[in-house]
Amino acid sequence: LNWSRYLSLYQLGLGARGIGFRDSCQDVMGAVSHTHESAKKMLIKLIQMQKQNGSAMHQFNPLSMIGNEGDSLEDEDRYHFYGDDHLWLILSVCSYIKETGDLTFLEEVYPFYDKDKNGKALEASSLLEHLKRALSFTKEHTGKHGLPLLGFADWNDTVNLPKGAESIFVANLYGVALLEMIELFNYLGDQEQIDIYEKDYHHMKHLVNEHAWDGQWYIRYFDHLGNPIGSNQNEEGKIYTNAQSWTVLSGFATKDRAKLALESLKKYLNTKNGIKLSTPGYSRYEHEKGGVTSYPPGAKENGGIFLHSNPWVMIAETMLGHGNQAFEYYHQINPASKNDKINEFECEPYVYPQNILGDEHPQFGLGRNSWLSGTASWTYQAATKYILGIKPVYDGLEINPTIPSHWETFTVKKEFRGSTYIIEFKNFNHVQNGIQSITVDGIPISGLVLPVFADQKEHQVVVIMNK
Ligand code: IFM
Repeated sequence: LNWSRYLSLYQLGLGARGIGFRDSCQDVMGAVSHTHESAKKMLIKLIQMQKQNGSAMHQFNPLSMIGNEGDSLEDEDRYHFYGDDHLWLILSVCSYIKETGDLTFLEEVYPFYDKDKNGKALEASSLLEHLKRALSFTKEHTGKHGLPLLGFADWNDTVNLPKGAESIFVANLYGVALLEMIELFNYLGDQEQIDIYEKDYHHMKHLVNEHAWDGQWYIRYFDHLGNPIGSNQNEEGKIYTNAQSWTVLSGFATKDRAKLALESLKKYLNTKNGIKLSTPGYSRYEHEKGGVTSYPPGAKENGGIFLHSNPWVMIAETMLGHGNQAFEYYHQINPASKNDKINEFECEPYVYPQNILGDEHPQFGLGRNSWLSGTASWTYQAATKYILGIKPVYDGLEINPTIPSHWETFTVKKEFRGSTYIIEFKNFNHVQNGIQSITVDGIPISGLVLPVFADQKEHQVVVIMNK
């Protein structure tokens, strides 16, 4: 397995930018089901890139283990942390443990990145403590509205706002990370930690709904003066995809708002070639907004179809029970579906490119930066855990498909904790979601979680979907 996410094959050497912390965390989440050992090896490197205060180095060289703060170093007036990086570690560690059952990993001790003048780590702690520090960093770094600070940037590396700006994306990622930790502590039976994190979760949910709802969709950022970005009040960059999908993923969006936000996303951001990151594109360079305004409208993060964000929308749609819509979004960016428009796409029809030029650009449909993509990991997760609905949890395999209603039968083979599950789905009533019954080796089970088997054998599962 090649974990490289270098910008190009020319930038592999020492002294170059290295690989991204957040990117590698997310790659682990997709790869872990097929490669436990190398996923753990990568996680062990990532953990050591976390600083004592809970934040993380933005990029690092996995051979020298030297980290750096990325582009944030180019501007003295900006923060040198990224609002989201450290939180991805929680998602990737939890994915690894759910897949493998390797709970003892949490007790293993690893150093933080901070070092004394001789290069010796100043502190080491258990992995569990590393994860708690990640949450504390976000809790302690909030802005005017009580929402998490953006730092130099969040997942969207190119929106770089002056100090004090807040990120609704980070608020949602924090929400997802809190849910992960609540689930983990629930499994570990630690009520005190659950109470603390549930309080933090509800507090952030309240703030997001209080301040970031714009009427038809969620706002994406507040700048340092408290002005919204990704709002109807803006002339450009009125609506951003990630603010809609992630408010559903975090569970912060109320039912009505979730529905409306995803409808607005479809109306304003969807194209036949995939979902754009935002619209309308910024038409001139604005130093205060950062790199996003240096691309022409419709390119890259400036209103381009940035594919990495598409599977998050697929997942959000499944969370609302919309299997038809989720699969339509899956299909429309599938490289294999580009085979008959290859003159327009101009990329290999078997890998995701990083982006496709959007409909504001004269070369709409042209794929850019093939192979460089976090899309593979997330689309794999969207397809397997959310559309097919086979999701590792701490005590087994949760079954909850959200599929196109025309699918009548399908079978999935899943290797899990040493056993093989042959899972046959029957959907003769043509529903998108909902389960009537599950049998394992002919015996009905209660609930939606298939047990972990100690026998390491093959087990036949039959899932009958709702009437
Ligand atoms: O999320 C980032 C990634 O870390 C590096 N490439 C661009 C993405 C979006 O800005």
